[in-house]
Amino acid sequence: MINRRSSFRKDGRCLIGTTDGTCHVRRPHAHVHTHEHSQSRCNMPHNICLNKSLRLLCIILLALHNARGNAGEVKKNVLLLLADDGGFEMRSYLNKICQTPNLDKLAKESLLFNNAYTSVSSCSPSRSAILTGLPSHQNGMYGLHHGVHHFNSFDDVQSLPKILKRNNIRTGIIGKKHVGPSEVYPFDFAYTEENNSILQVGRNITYIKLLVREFLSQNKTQPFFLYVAFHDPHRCGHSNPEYGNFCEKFGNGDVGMGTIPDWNPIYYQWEQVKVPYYVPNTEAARRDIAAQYTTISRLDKGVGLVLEELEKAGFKDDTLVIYTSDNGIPFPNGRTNLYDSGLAEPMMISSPIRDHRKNSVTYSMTSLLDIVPTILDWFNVTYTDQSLDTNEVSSPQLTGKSLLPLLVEEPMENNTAVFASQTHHEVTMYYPMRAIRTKHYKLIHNINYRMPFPIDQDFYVSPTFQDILNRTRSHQFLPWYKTLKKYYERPEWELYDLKYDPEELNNIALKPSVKSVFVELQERLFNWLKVTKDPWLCAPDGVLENAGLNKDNPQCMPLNNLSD
Ligand SMILES: [Ca+2]
Repeated sequence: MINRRSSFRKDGRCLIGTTDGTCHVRRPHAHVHTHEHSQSRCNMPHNICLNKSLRLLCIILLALHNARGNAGEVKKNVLLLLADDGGFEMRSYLNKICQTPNLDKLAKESLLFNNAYTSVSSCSPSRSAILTGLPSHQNGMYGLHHGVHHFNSFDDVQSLPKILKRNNIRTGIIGKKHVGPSEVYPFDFAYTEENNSILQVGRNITYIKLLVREFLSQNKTQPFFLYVAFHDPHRCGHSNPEYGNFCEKFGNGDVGMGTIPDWNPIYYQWEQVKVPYYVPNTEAARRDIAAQYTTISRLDKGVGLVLEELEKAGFKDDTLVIYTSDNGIPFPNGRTNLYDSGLAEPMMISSPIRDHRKNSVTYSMTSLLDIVPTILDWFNVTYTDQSLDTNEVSSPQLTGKSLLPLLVEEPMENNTAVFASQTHHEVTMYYPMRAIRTKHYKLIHNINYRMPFPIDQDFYVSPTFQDILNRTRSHQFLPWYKTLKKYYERPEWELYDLKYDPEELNNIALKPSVKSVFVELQERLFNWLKVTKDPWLCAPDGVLENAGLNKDNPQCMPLNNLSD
């Protein structure tokens, strides 16, 4: 029953954190001053200044205003760089094979995150969570946005572009949008799959460079939030197989492939690649990874070009740069999974503020749900819910925290957790899962555990999965850390001791010695789901009754449907 659990402690996460590390609800409104505002303020008191008796006061006020303006100017813009299904394939994350000089250069200028996790391992749900600060079950984007999947966020959800626009900050998106409806995600400058070819705006890095140049040249004074969402290194064997499994041939200069002038593809031998522990060590998977690496060389150069444009346009010294990816890599146990291989993301934040941490590493538990509070904190803007109380999904509360305090110092953390919530990927892939992860443990709740784990169209046609399938069918040796049967069949609860079992192979959910850990994590997960108004809160063995007589006292009504 929910009311019996209501006294369970919260996770201690801030609604919005502050730069001094304290936790409180922000006071409403903090206006961002643009250069135009400064000028109008100077003009306004001019007549007053002519009055001799007020002249001294005026000079003091103007001096104070200018001092505040100068300090604020450093914190002016945000550039969010997002990879599509990108992982840790870079030297900065100890992959010595895949060459990423531009990402590594950015890493040296950044705080590098070693414990950053997406809240959902699927494209549209993750992008909606990144842009709204709400998990997918709360913002409505339960699965993919495009085609027959057709998932959308709720109409009254607040998003970064909406909030920032309201605060006179210019917004731009270049690349893959993959979220909707457009009223919830209204960018001022938009070159996406909605008005362009996704290959052009998402993978043609020369075109991306020129679009960034255009955005940055249009308005030199207004603060901006620019979101460059690369489509690399996403697979394309399902949609555009003519360009290779990862579109690694697109624009490489070969006959029929076109040319991307700014890209010199880097090719890899399949024998040389680094096979992650969760991918079979087969020639098929290795060739797949080699193609992925080549596509990453395009992403890497693209990141370099965008950062070069930022510098050339004169914004390097007043722009916060964030790099991360939306979900796990498109390999088994990666994308669509809540194992670490699907949840853990690369992340780096480069701040123009001199005293902020650079060329440094943080182990702080971080969620991509923290991106909204971070960017709002940077702009000193308030998250305001203007939705009406007519919908049960209104009055949301951000459960993420600002990451700006991390740029100052590493925090003391005590059993901090991040959360994940996955419901669909494709519309047919209904496999709801909820998870909590601390530095020590991971608890996954597979709500529809009696159904085989689903496989997406994109992954199905991949050489890696076809190889797993064929070897399993023909009972051939498969050098993998689990069987396909184990991959499909998952118990309702999975508990892993990540300290001793980082590969999440030994489920200890039923082990009596960790019962108290299991119960504690279950309670914390339940509490987060309750705070974030998860419609699946009582599933699979209860029905949530939260209207009518139960409006003020929501209940999980038992179904007695699980005999075991
Ligand atoms: Ca993705």
